[in-house]
Amino acid sequence: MGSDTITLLSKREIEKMRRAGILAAQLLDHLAPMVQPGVSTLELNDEAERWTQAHGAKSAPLGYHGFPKSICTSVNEVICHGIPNEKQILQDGDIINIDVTPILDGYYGDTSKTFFVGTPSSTAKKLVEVTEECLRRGIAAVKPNGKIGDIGAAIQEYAEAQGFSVVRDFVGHGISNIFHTAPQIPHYGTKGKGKRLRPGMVFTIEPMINEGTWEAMILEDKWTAITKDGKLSAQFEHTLAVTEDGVEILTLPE
Ligand code: EYF
Ligand code: CO
Repeated sequence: MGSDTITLLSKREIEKMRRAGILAAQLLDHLAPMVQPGVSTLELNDEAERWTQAHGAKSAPLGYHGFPKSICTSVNEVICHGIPNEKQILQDGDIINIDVTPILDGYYGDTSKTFFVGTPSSTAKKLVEVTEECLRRGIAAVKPNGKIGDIGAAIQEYAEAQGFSVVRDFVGHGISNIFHTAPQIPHYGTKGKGKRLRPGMVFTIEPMINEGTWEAMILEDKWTAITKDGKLSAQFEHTLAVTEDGVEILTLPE
């Protein structure tokens, strides 16, 4: 099967994705109260790993392409794939995206949220609120027989109207009993373009929205993506299934 072949999941597989998605959302809810000044990103990682194992699941990021930790923790100018670290201590005013992907019974639930550490600046508050609304608008654009381009167009139009930019280098992805599959879901684009959305397709939408330029660069650790201008970046993510009459969000906490 070619890597651009889009698999349609059966009802039974979507039920497994639902269970993995609920667990992923519950993990984020579990970590949320820990997001406080003085906490290290390694403490978040270690609690995520402990909780995941205690719930009979595995952390997909750990060892994936060699990634060294169980979750991604992306602080301030980090766009995505930030590596938890004992020396990285959260400070009042920071923003942090926590991205989790437990594997339950072989199926993956992928979700992330950006949290405020203490009191945010007005810019950080607006960026995070706009990014969450971008995800909401992207999800609302998912319709059976619609096109993949409808999703990115809805996100890009809103983000840019609010004075922000959309990251190009990282996209949403198909997901099932494999972490990353076709199709790719860009968070920018043109309504009516791209492949057709069909019931049974399961994928993530995970817009990364920047305060300044959309351009990214990768740190020397070879994983961490940061904004080229050092300004803030925020992200939210859900895993979704296209249904006969719309869309189901699989990564809600029940
Ligand atoms: C090959 C990784 C690989 N990649 C994607 C591996 O979809 C994700 N989050 O929503 C996602 C999460 C992780 C991930 C965690 C680790 N990786 C990172 C960076 C580069 C890369 O190249
Ligand atoms: Co993802």
